[in-house]
Amino acid sequence: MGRRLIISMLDLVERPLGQPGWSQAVTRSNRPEQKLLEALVLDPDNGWSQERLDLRYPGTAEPIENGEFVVSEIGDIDGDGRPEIVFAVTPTKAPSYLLAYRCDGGTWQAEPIYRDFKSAEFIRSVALGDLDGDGCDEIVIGSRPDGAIVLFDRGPSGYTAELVDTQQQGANNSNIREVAIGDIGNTGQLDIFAASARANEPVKWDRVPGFIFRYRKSRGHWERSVIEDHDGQTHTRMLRIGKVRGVQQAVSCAVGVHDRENQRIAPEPVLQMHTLNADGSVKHETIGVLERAIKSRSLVIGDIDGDGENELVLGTRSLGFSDYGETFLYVFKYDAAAGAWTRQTLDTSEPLGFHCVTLADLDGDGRLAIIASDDGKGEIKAYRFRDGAWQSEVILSRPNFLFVNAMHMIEC
Ligand SMILES: [Ca+2]
Ligand SMILES: [Ca+2]
Ligand SMILES: [Ca+2]
Ligand SMILES: [Ca+2]
Repeated sequence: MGRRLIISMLDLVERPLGQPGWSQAVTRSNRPEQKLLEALVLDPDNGWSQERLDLRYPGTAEPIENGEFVVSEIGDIDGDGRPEIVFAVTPTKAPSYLLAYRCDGGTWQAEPIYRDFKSAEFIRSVALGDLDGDGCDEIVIGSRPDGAIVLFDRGPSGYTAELVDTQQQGANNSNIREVAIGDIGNTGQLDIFAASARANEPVKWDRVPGFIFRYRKSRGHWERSVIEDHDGQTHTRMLRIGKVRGVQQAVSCAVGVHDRENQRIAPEPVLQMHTLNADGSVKHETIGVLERAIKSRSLVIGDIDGDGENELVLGTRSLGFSDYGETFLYVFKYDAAAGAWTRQTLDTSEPLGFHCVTLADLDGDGRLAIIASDDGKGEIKAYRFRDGAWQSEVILSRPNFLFVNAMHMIEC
């Protein structure tokens, strides 16, 4: 048995490091841009050696080099007890599609999943979970511009697609940034969760309304309820489900609002968690505020210190004006004795910050390392706790900006 780190990213080959223009690059510049789609396999036991997975739809002739987006998630889609990795690929001029890879006897085998979407032009997010209890993980995607949430179910003759919801903020104006699967009410049934926001905004970083929705299958239909509406002032960018303080929670981070007149962020991004009370009402709890950040784009839940309780690791993104430029890789830990959250800074960087973070046992000793991308520096780093301190190592380095969307450790 070995393990490999799978990285889904865009290599922004037209944004070399060390040249000005990053602030244009991180907002929509309306310039043509060459985004190299990459699915990389890194071997931690072999000096982080790299291999590329072919992202073309299996069975088609046309290779795919450049495109708009690639994101991935890990799970067991065929119920054989071994993990697959599912990629959602959004080409520039062709319809989006899903494919999977599994490691078979040391070689990577591709499997076509689906490529005939009706309403999902740009696939932003993918989640896997056994929603129907048949032993295979279903695949759920979130997309824009119609906010389509689509569920793919594996059958004997291929996958069927079911539209869970669409047009939360109207046609051509809805963006599902995140989808997640979990049970935050101890109900014994998995639900789908989505972070939805209005898509078309004249001014970036202005007040953009959005919701966290929960979708529960009931009598053959997906019933939608609101977990959080942010009072119509902002929306959620990150959404993860995991055990925090002993309870399954949806952990979210809202996007800040740029107050241009006063050159500040107000409100600032708020890290929250949400769980359901026995009567079905939602209980919200604030974990912390990300001062001077505009948002977090990376969030992971896991026990990084081995004490049996999960911490939160997240990276921030800033807008880079006046003293609002630094970004942080934070660890949030609950101090039960003090009854309060503590925050530790693991690393700092430039405004683009830490776009993607994951946890992985790199050497099989049961201790989790943190792996984070530092996109504006073209790097991915691994942080290991050794000799009483976190020590970092660059595991991938490029001469351009990166845009890392997902990282997963897979056993193979
Ligand atoms: Ca499998
Ligand atoms: Ca299933
Ligand atoms: Ca199924
Ligand atoms: Ca812990």
